[in-house]
Amino acid sequence: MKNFKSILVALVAAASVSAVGTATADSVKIPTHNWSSQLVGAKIVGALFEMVGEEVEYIPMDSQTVYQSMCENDIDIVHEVWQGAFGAAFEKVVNEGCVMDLATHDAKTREEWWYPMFVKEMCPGLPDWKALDACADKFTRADSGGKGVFIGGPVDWLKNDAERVEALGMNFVVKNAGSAAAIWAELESGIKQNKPVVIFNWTPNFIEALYEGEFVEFPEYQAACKDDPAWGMNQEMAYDCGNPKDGYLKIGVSHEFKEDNPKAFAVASKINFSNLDIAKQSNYVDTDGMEVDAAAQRWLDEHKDKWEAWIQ
Ligand code: TMO
Repeated sequence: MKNFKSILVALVAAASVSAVGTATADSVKIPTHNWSSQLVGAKIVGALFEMVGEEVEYIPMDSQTVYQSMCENDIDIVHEVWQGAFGAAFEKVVNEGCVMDLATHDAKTREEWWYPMFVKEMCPGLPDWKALDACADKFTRADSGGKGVFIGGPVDWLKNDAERVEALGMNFVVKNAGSAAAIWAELESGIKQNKPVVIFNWTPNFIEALYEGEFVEFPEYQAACKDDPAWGMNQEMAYDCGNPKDGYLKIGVSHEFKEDNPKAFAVASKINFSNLDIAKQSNYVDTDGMEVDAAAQRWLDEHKDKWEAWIQ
């Protein structure tokens, strides 16, 4: 498994490329975030743009504030808009008219609380969230005040987990991991010690190729759940539901992108990743231990028949 240090190295490398690169006002600005499929996909998308003669600049960036940056034309494209994590931030700027909802990938996504399969034997009734809650004492830690610990993602993946815990009256606290690698370390340590863990996970991801496990089933997602406190089992609070199960994965672009970079825009309109594409982009790095650039090149080498049509 890829460790956090090598991801950091990749991020620093991406930063120095943009610092010394041949960036001009017209170069396509692509953000790089803190999970593997996005880092690899960003390089694939960038390579496709370069094939049609555009210049590309990679900018390490917070995955929530990037939507405002796209509004301000400081970023041109977010090629992995996950509905669960970023739907609210994305739809806000689309509604404001400063970001374009350009395309929807074939990939269907889910981002949710998840446990490795051995936990199921220790907490009868899973995957129902009430069974998890009844089992909270098995997830406590020295510093959790007697409550179960849920290992959430880095805070920029904004999931409203703490709000959900409160709205559903769960006997849990949310501990945000500092990086994706820190979540996987918590998972591995739980598995090694046979100690129950519940972590933030998503699909498509490399985890499903390595470990058996399940998502926790919360009350079914509906848009009203996050906007309307009266909706759902808690009449006074929003977020009393899970994340979408069949979430979208979209491509969003700045409104100036089409005019500033018409060739890249034409390519971006055709890019379409499947679940397997996203899983592979993650697996090459997190399972096979490849560097981000090599992983991007591998995907390009192995999927020529797919992307050739995108650059016509
Ligand atoms: C945005 N993510 C895939 C990490 O949930």
